[in-house]
Amino acid sequence: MTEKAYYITTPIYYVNDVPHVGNAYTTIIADVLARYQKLKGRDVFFLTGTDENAPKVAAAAKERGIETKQYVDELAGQFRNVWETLDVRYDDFIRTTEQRHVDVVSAIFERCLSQGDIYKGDYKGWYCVPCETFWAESDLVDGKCPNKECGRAVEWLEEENYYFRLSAYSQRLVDHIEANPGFLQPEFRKNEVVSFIKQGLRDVSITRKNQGWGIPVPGDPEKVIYVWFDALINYISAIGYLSDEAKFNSIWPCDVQLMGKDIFVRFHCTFWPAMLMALDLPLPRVMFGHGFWTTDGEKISKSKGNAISPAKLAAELADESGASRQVAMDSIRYFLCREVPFGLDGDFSREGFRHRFNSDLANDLGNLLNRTLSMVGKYFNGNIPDPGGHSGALKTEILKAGSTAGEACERLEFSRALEAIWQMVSASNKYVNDSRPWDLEKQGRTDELAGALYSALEAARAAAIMVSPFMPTASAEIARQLGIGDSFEALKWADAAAEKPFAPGTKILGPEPIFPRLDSKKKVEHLALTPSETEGGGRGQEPGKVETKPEETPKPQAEVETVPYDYFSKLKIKIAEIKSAEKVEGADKLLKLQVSLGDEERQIVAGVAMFYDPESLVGRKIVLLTNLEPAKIRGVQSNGMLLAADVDGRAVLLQPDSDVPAGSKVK
Ligand code: ME8
Repeated sequence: MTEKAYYITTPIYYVNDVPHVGNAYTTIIADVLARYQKLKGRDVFFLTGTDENAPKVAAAAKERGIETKQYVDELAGQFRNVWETLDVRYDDFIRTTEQRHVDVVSAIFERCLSQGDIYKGDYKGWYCVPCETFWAESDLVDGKCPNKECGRAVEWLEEENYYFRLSAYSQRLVDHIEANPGFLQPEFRKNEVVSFIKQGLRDVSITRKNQGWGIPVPGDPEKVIYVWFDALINYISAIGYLSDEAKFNSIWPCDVQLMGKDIFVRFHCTFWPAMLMALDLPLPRVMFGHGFWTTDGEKISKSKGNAISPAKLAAELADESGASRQVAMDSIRYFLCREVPFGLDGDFSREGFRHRFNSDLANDLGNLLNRTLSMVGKYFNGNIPDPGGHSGALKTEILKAGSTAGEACERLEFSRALEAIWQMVSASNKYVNDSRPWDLEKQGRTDELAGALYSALEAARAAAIMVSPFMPTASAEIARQLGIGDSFEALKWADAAAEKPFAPGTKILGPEPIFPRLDSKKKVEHLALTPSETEGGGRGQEPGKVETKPEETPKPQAEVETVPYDYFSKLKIKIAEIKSAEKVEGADKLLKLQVSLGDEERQIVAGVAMFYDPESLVGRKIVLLTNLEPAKIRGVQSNGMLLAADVDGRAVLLQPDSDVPAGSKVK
């Protein structure tokens, strides 16, 4: 029997508008994961698609004045096009208007009805069309949709309907979450799900009055099936559930379901697992709810008019830098994966994007390739030299990057994976600086020169393999210039550390700068530069020229200073409970927390916004230094300091091993 495929899904997107950077984010991450898993030699199945039966989709068609069917066909095509330009290679693209999906949804409805998981009733309550969510009166905030990102008007419904008996699954859901610690990720979102379930789950209305669009209820065509009940089923209808048992069994259960935090708790971690339980199907291995990309602090969204089109952004970058469109698309993929730890929110700034392009891609990776190839051209006529016994100087760095980046990808920590690869790239650039091939050549030390350049080429090749899930076009181009274009596609992750990987006589085909440095003096108006970006001039990427960061002088080893017990006993450290958390306006790194020490409430400011979502912190117990001098940080009063472990610059909060009352002393 063959191994079960590693199954990855994205949400299926509403076709109420064309995709933007936010939708692209989830899809790119899924593609990176799929490519990484393939590179590790696994069989992969990657599914994406479009959610087409929603009332808001019908409303968007009406607004455009065209037939809904024609509209969804057009938009589904546009989604496919955008994924193609971003080089997203899915295995299937499901549309919920396809018959193969409609049949499965109808059959599941009938089965749940006959076994009592669905029952008939009356619905009286509210409905938010933009969120496609039923709300009870008590959920509303000021009479409006309670979803923070929405807040729009809701409509009153009084309809005969069908309910899904969600309430019956509360305990089983909690038990499953507790028995499977990796099920809900990132870890900090788990509490939110558990407390949502423990508040008491209400049965969900799963039909709407038929207004001419949607999947009719079997045997009751006056009604259509609620779009979320319909949409979630795509994850199984696309892979042969009830139609191709062998295929289904070779793919299900899902390994990773990816989505934004907006649809994590209520729909994917409660409703969907309960539906699967009703069908006696195993649950997915990992549900991952990532953060939002914002612009100027507001969620990028189709309906807010602040959408950033990946194609437009790539066109701008390509025009200005001279990189190819496809490499510009790769740079967007790189930026989205590198800039923000996967799971957290991030603000999308063109300035940040430009900076990453120039510093990571042009200066670091591009420079390693160009300078090395240019010296191979100059000193060896473009033939990769035989290194004799002198190759492999960067072997340790390559092995370290391979294992650290690989483990990070398995844990879905994509920015850490790239960080590890870039450590290798920087170490390789430093190695070239230190080994000074130009001097070796002058001194006639040809063997050592060959070894130094060969070692750098090995690192460039390893980088090409490891970045290929993130930047497929650019990595193939690196391989082509290294003269290994033909064999590149067949290489696996483990090949990054191959012994003497270049066949004797391999002829290089570069350098041709893949990431030409953005010239900050050109087209200033086009990308809306800030004054700081226009400083420093526009140096092109010069083959053979090294652009290095200033070297750090090693600091002398400091002696570890000890303190008498008296000093320590002056520190008043206590357990505190976080009551509320919010971002400090204008400060990316800071959160303002209200904490309780049992008999006292405090406000503190903590530099953890890059690592924790404010809402995920509420209810958590932390360790607080309570008698630190009060201070104002960015104008906000802070009375105490939370304690966290520093893991390579990432703050990891300390918390008690078991539940202890707020105010307990730490000694
Ligand atoms: O919710 N930042 O579809 P949708 C990051 N059809 N990710 C973002 C984002 C942003 N600013 N904006 C959107 C639906 N996303 C349903 C799903 S699944 C059975 C049905 C991404 O078109 C993110 O993955 O509103 C989010 O969950 C999804 O797009 C919502 O897409």
